[in-house]
Parts: sequence; structure tokens; C-alpha cells
Amino acid sequence: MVAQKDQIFEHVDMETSDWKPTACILCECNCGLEVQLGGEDGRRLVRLRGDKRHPISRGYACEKPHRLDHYQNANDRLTTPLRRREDGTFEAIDWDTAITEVAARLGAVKEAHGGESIFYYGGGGQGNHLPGTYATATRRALGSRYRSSALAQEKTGEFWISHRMMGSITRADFEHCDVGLFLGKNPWQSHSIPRARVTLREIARDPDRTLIVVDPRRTETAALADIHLQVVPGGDPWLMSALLAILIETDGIDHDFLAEHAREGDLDTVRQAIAAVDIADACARAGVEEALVRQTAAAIAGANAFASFEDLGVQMSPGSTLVSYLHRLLVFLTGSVGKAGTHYAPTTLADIASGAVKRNSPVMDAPLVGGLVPCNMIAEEILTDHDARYRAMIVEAANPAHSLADSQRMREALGALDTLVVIDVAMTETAKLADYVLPASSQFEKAEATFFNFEFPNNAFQLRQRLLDPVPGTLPEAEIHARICEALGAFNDDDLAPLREAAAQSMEAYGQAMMMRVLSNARLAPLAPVILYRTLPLPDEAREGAVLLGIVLKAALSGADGLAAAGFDGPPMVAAGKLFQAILENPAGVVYSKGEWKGAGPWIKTADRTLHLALPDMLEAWASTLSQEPTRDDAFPFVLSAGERRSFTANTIMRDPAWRKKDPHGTLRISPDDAQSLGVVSGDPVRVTTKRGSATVPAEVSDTMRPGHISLPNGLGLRYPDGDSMPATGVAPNELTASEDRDPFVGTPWHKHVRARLEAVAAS
Ligand SMILES: Nc1nc2c(c(=O)[nH]1)N[C@H]1C(S)=C(S)[C@@H](COP(=O)(O)OP(=O)(O)OC[C@H]3O[C@@H](n4cnc5c(=O)[nH]c(N)nc54)[C@H](O)[C@@H]3O)O[C@H]1N2
Ligand SMILES: Nc1nc2c(c(=O)[nH]1)N[C@H]1C(S)=C(S)[C@@H](COP(=O)(O)OP(=O)(O)OC[C@H]3O[C@@H](n4cnc5c(=O)[nH]c(N)nc54)[C@H](O)[C@@H]3O)O[C@H]1N2
Ligand code: SF4
Ligand SMILES: [Mo]
Repeated sequence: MVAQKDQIFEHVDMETSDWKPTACILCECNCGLEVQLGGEDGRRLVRLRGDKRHPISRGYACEKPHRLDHYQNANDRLTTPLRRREDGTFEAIDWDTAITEVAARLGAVKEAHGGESIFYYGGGGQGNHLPGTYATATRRALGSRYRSSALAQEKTGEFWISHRMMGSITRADFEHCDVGLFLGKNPWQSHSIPRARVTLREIARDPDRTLIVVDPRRTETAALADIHLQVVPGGDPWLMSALLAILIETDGIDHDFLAEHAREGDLDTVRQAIAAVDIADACARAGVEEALVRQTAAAIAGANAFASFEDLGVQMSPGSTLVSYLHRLLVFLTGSVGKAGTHYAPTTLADIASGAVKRNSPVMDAPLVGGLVPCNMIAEEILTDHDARYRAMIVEAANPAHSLADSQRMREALGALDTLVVIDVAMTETAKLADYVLPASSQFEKAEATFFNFEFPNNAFQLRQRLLDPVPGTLPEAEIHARICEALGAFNDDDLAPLREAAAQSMEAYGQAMMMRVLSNARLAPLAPVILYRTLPLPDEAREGAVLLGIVLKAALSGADGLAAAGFDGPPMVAAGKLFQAILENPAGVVYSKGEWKGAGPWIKTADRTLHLALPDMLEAWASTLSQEPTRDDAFPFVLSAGERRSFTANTIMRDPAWRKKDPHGTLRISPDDAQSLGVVSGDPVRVTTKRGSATVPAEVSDTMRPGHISLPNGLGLRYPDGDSMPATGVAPNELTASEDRDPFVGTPWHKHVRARLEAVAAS
């Protein structure tokens, strides 16, 4: 096998091959992989490589999935349900006991305080979104109304702004852009766009294309860029202001596009707001040369196709929602929607990226973007004597005791619940606090999929099939939720019998029975996911895909664009049947939607079908930000980015530190100037202190860092068994963060902007 450093293009004849199709579970790209199983028991993922047949990744894979066996065969896999004893230790219990007691405990909470006091967190990580779909049945059976997930500490600001301005989210086509901008994003390491390194290299190499990166660190992506705006941490609102002001000053906006699509009067309102920007002052505050900002504005204004992507560097920094707004102004003012190489609204199968606000949270009255409670408020919604507080929680495929701000407070909140149920594959930081831990089969021991399907013009979905039998003692989430719903008495065999009979006749009969007996029955409709799972006859290796029949039907009924063009045509039932069949028949992924670039019009889904450029609350926040003096805190002179994506980080999916081929301890990156003032060299221990906590970590002196800026990696500080001990590797970033440091609009955290101080520690 000839393996290049970060991608493998090799053809394989599936008919005769022992390479099996699957996908990478370590980031949202979910690149298609092929795997060879081996080892003494045949259960090791011995060789992995990119799968050329995957419609989006087309053979691409980075360095991380080659070591996925550290996930599948980790030493801390759970193999039996656990119940907490009075003294805080756990005892193993059988599944029947576990399900009966979990249903009884949650049922009692519902009885005493109402089902809405049962909170649901998670539902899926980077590689597994089916648990969350089955959990909707359990939630409905319990009457649970409030939920959240990691999206409510990163993307809700962007979704909310996009929804208000355009009525839909946007993504960008970097493959065909001639000017590409990454704002607080390091795709070389974090990916999020297909085949990231290939695409980045192509843009960088081509003299006619321009790669622009806004980042305080000279990241791997910034090092490739034509223009690197090395902004001061938190300086983005000023930088974006300057860019917009230069665009207006130089008349770099797309008048035709705006005349056609912008709401009447909005452009004038926005122009007035921009007129208040003092360009030189804004550049100075952002810490970037005005000449470079002018060069950037000229490149963007002159682009045939401008693509851009904002991520955690701005979404987890002060002014995050404002920056999401200013970023969209840049996209819309330059008319960068609706042509190849610009922005588009993806056709998704399941709506995981909604920006709509339909109600507020019960205690803090916070607006719930996409129905999600802001993560930084969850502890506050528990640690109160408010009647409507959350009393119980189900956490599934997430690790909030580690991943949410202020771990100390999060532990306190989880401890204050009447009942905490955790569904996971490993004994995580959150599982350790649970009353019941339910062990899930791994993502290679069941059928799995994600709804991170955001591509255009061809959009693909992959139902990965089961590669291995479940480890004894574990169950797929579909089975866990079906059993909980049964134990709650939500449905019984009599409800299922007609569906089973219909299934024995034909798919048509089954579809009819589903429509007549389940979807039009108020009691059973909410349980459709687990009823599908219990009754749809599927081969073992695809069994957990049952819920997708409901999901594709919903997509077909809502008239999702592009399904017919991809061959899934006919009335909704027929189209859905064809698509479901295709999903089962193409375990390496299938194109479910094909589109064409037709201008911005079809994607503008606001009520009046215009782009809303002037959002009064954002204009107000902008004006007040521009008039603010930069804040300083001499007690905490550094800005810590707590949770950087590096070569071997993958949230907390990979717990085994032996996985990491680079940076084994998770260093603190610091600029040469700061290291010199502190008197430290690479490898020396330093103590980093914030208002919430303190940790000691080896320094890595790096000329990629701006003075005053330091960073720690994401996903470290996990304890993992090593013989009889459970040592921790690296620093858990959220021991250092505070939940009140969050965006005023949507409550997203400022994890990339944590005030800190540093001291050298004498090596012992
Ligand atoms: N290797 C790896 N890849 C991953 C993940 C992983 O854990 N490991 N996680 C996945 C997930 S869940 C996500 S959400 C994405 C996140 O992907 P990214 O957002 O790219 O990840 P980060 O490294 O957290 O932050 C990006 C950059 O923001 C910069 N930054 C810090 N402060 C500021 C600022 O004030 N302004 C600007 N403009 N930039 C700033 C940092 O220097 C950093 O380079 O990555 C995904 N991909
Ligand atoms: N300070 C700081 N905090 C951050 C960030 C940061 O940059 N800085 N980044 C944030 C971001 S963007 C994200 S997305 C979150 C991620 O944080 P979380 O949403 O908490 O998710 P993960 O760390 O990915 O944890 C996934 C969990 O799923 C479990 N798991 C794996 N496979 C299965 C399975 O098949 N079934 C079940 N039931 N469980 C399984 C894993 O063991 C793990 O416990 O972290 C956030 N926290
Ligand atoms: S980590 Fe992300 S980019 Fe790398 S192979 Fe996995 S899915 Fe693809
Ligand atoms: Mo994320």
C-alpha cells in the first residue's frame, strides 16, 4: 500500500476484497474509509484507508483515523450496566434491572415534577447521530421538552443570525472559489470542509486564487495563506468593521445583487452604520496593518467567487454573534451567494442546524435557538430553587462534565439532580457522576450515520453498516430506547403486531400500516423511531438504520430540493422508498440530492424572500462595541485559547493517550517573547491560572503565537487506565473556564478568550 502522508488514493475491487466500507468518526467530515479487520479475535481495526467510493471524501483521509482501533478496543469500554451505590461506587447490574429502574426513576420524576423537568443532553458526537433520533421516542414518552448539545456552545449564534438574515444556514464551496476566507478557523487541522488539505493546497498553489486567514496564531492554514491577518485575540469585530468600511469606501459591493435581493432600505441603514467606522482606528484595535486589510478588501471585492467559513476562533470569543452578523454582511454585500465557489444553503436530510427560536428556557428565560438550551446556562438551570428547574437528565454520546464551561460547577449541577442516566461506550467524566450508566455498543458494532450532510451541488449520506458484533453486555442505543419506552408502557406488542404482519406482506403494505396505524395515531406517532426499529425487517448489519425510513419520508414530504434530480422521484412515499433502498444498498455512501447553482433567490427563505441586512439589535451592539475601549486585566495579562484543535485531538472520542503520535502531553503554546520574559524554554513546566482554576503543563515555545496569546489543546485531561492506576494526560480545558463568560445574545462560551496569567514552575 502506498500511503501518502495525509491521503490515500488506492483502488480496490470490492467484490473480492476483505476491505469493508465504513467512515471516520473523528470529525464532522466523516470521510469514507475502508477497513481490514484482524488480530487474534478478528476484532481489531488493523488497516484503514480512505475510500475512493465515498461520494464526498473520494479517497481522502487525514492521519487520525489510521489509529481508530484505540477507540474500538479501548481499555475503558463499558461492558455492563452500572448503578451507583450510596457510597458513590458502582455495582454491575443486568439489563432488565437497569431498564426497569431507569424507567421507574424517570417515571417518578415525571410524576412529581412533570416530564419537562427531565433534560436531555447530547444525542451524538462527530460520528453518530442515530442515538439522538431514537431518543426522541424516550423523550416524548417521558414528556421531556428541553434539550441541548454541543451545538449550543458553538454554532447557535451563526444559525440564529443566518436564519434572521436569509432564512437558512449557509455553507461555502471552497473547491471552486477564487478567494477563500477562514475566520477563526484552522481547517488544516480541524477540517470541516471536504478534503480540506487538498483544497487548501490547491488554492494556495494557484496564483490566480487567494487564501485569506484571520487568526492570532500563524496556524498551518495561515502558513499556506496569501494573506494572514494576525488579529489580536478578540479583535475580530474591529477587523470586520474595517473590512466593511473599506468595501463601502471603495465601492466594492455588488449593487445588482443587492438591488435584486436586499430588503428595501436595509442597504442605506447598513451604510449609515458603516459610516461610523474609523478605518485606521479599527485596524489599530484589531492589531493588523491597515494596508493588509485594504489588500484583503480589494481581493474580496475583486473576487469572481468568494467563499468563507467562520468557526470557533470567533464563535467562542467576545462579540461572537456580532461577528457572525458582520461576516454575513461581508458575504451579502459582495453578492457571494448562489454561484459556484460562493455560498449556498445545503439540502439536509435532518434539520440539525436550525436557527429558529420558538420558545425560551424555563428558568433563565433564555431564547432556545434551534430548540437548544445554551450550554453555559445548563448548570444555572439546575442549581436554583426555581420550581421549573431540571431534576433529571439523560446524557447520551456526550461528555458535558468535560466539554462544557466550568467543569467544577457542571459536576456540582449534575450531582444536584435527582437522577442522572448516562449512555456511553466509556467510563467518561460524566458517566462517573451518573446514577445509572448504560453501556452502548461502539460505532463499529451497529449501523451508524450522521446528519453533517452540508455539501453542494452533490450531497451525500452514508449509513455505515455494522462491522463487528457488539461487545457482550452492550446494546445499541436503538435497543436501549426501545426497551425504555416499553418499560414506560408507551407501546406494547399489540401495537406492533399489525406492522409486523404488513411487513411480512410487502414494503407497500408496511408503509401503509405505518401511515395509518402509527403516524396518524397521537399516542404512537412520537414513538415512530423505536416502532420502526422494532418492526422493519432489516439485515442485522443495517438494523439501527430503521429510523431513516421516517427521516427520508419527512425529507421527501417537505419537498427537499434535489432529491428528484438524484433519482429519488415520484410521490413522497415512492421517493422515500427509493432513497431508503439506495441508502441500504450503498454502504459506502450515496448521493441523495443534486443541485444547480441558480442564484441566491431559491435559498432566501425569510418571510418576504429578501435578505435582511439591517438587524436592529446587531446594529446597536455594533455601535456600542465600536465605542468601547479595549478591556485589560493586569491580574490576567494573557489570553488563553482553551481547546485548540491539533493533529492528534478529537474532542473526547479518543480516550487512550497512546493514540497520540504527536504532542503526547498537550503542551501550552506560547510566543518566544513571552517565554523569554518568563524564563522558560520548550518542555519547561508552567502554571496557568484563570479566575476559575489553575493547572501545570509543559510549555511549547512557538513562533506561530502572537505575544500575549497562549493556547491549550482540546479534549485532554482525561483519565485512562494504565495498569492499576488512572493517570490523567494533559489539562482539561474547562477546569479553567467560567460559565458566565458568554455571548449576551445566545449564551455561547468564550473558550478561545480566557483571561489567564502564567508562572514558571521550578522543574522538580
Ligand atoms: N483535529 C481535530 N479536528 C477537529 C476536532 C478536534 O477535536 N480535533 N473537533 C471538531 C469540532 S467539534 C469543531 S467544532 C471544529 C473546530 O474547528 P476550529 O474552529 O478550526 O478549531 P480551533 O482550533 O478550536 O479554533 C480555530 C482557531 O481559532 C483561533 N482563534 C483563537 N482566538 C481567536 C480570535 O480571537 N480571533 C480569531 N479570528 N481566531 C481566533 C485559534 O488560534 C485557532 O487556530 O473542529 C473539528 N475538527
Ligand atoms: N474549553 C473548550 N471546551 C470545548 C471546546 C473548546 O474548543 N474549548 N469545544 C467544544 C466543541 S466545539 C464540542 S463539539 C464539544 C464536544 O464535546 P461533547 O459534545 O461532550 O462530545 P465528545 O467529547 O465528542 O464526546 C463524545 C462522547 O460520545 C461517546 N461515544 C463514542 N461513541 C459512542 C457511541 O457509539 N454511543 C454512545 N452513546 N456514546 C459514544 C464518547 O465516549 C464520548 O463520551 O466540546 C466543546 N468543549
Ligand atoms: S478526522 Fe475528519 S478529516 Fe480526518 S479522516 Fe476523519 S473525518 Fe476525515
Ligand atoms: Mo464542535
